[in-house]
Amino acid sequence: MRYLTAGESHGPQLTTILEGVPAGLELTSDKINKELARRQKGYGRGRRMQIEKDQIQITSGVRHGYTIGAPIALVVQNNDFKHWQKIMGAEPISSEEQEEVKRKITRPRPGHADLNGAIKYGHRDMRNVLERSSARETTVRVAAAAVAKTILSEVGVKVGGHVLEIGGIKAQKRDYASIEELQDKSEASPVRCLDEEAAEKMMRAIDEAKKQGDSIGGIVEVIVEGMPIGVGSHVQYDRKLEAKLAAAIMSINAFKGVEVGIGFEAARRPGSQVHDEIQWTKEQGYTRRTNNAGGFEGGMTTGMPIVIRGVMKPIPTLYKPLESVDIDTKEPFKASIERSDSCAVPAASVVAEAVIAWELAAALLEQFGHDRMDALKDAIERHRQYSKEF
Ligand code: EPS
Repeated sequence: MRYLTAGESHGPQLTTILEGVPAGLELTSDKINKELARRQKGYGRGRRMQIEKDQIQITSGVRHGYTIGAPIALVVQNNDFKHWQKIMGAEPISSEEQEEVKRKITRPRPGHADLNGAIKYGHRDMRNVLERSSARETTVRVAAAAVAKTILSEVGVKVGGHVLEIGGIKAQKRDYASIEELQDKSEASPVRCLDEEAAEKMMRAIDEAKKQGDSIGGIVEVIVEGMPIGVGSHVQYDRKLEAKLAAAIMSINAFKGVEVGIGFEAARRPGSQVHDEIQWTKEQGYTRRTNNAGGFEGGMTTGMPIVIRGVMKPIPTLYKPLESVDIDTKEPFKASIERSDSCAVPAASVVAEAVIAWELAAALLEQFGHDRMDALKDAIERHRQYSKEF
């Protein structure tokens, strides 16, 4: 199963094409729209989120509410395009019109893709870079993952996510009894944080950053329950599922780090306090007393919950811009000011859930590969029984 995305932040629309989704999966726009709405929420977003009301159009691969095995094409219109038609249109424009379109960007923002992308592709107007490097693209990644999440839920795999930290303020309380409760609690919080007291402080920190023309980052965590044992493989570097999840987290805009289970803490403990003891019962099969490994050993799932965290740096578009250089004059200048969010960590937590869900659904299909949902479900159920009795 694979997907590609296309679309610029202020272009007409975002598009994704998904290939390899089995036939017979119940799929409606409603399901996808719910995920899109979750991504649009979150304290700290800028004015753009008031302009966009992301709604999916399913333009192929689904008929009468079910996938048919054909490529699925999903489209989200950018409402803001109506204000950007001259600047972002695909057709050639006259030199007079070029004069009118005065928003050429020549002062790269430190921390953004602007300068490297401009040099790589030879763009003197860095809008050609920032339009595509914008996190607006995550809209259709979340849409694609809504399909993946539907596959996962059909085979008993549940995905949840929350925010652990924003601007140095840490959630102290992180309790939840089930993935459903985790999702309800994080959904109820404007910053997707389970600790209400910390959430209040996070919001004040976001307010303060906004007042200062600054931005702040944070840490998000994704939890997955119900993955069968032994998905992924130890036999080849590029088949290690844990590595694919790490790459997926690192592929989210502005992410700079990733941890699985106790992650970096493992460096500070002896082996006896890191590795998870193995036990077996007739009802549950093989389980672990602890889950420091975060659901992975040897690049394969252990059957314990997957616990993966990602670090998002502060958004590099600042109202108080940093020192830069104008690429036309080579003179020092403050970087360009673009409309921006002060903090997008809550939204990024939904995106993190999404990219993980995609990788896991793709891994299940690769391992238990089927063209039909009913056959996939049977194969996974048989494997679960086999592992239990092994
Ligand atoms: C983004 C800048 C802002 C964000 C955008 C990501 O957009 P604009 O430049 O239009 O104000 O709102 O995020 C989204 C549009 C979105 O849907 O998440 C950036 O530069 O990455």
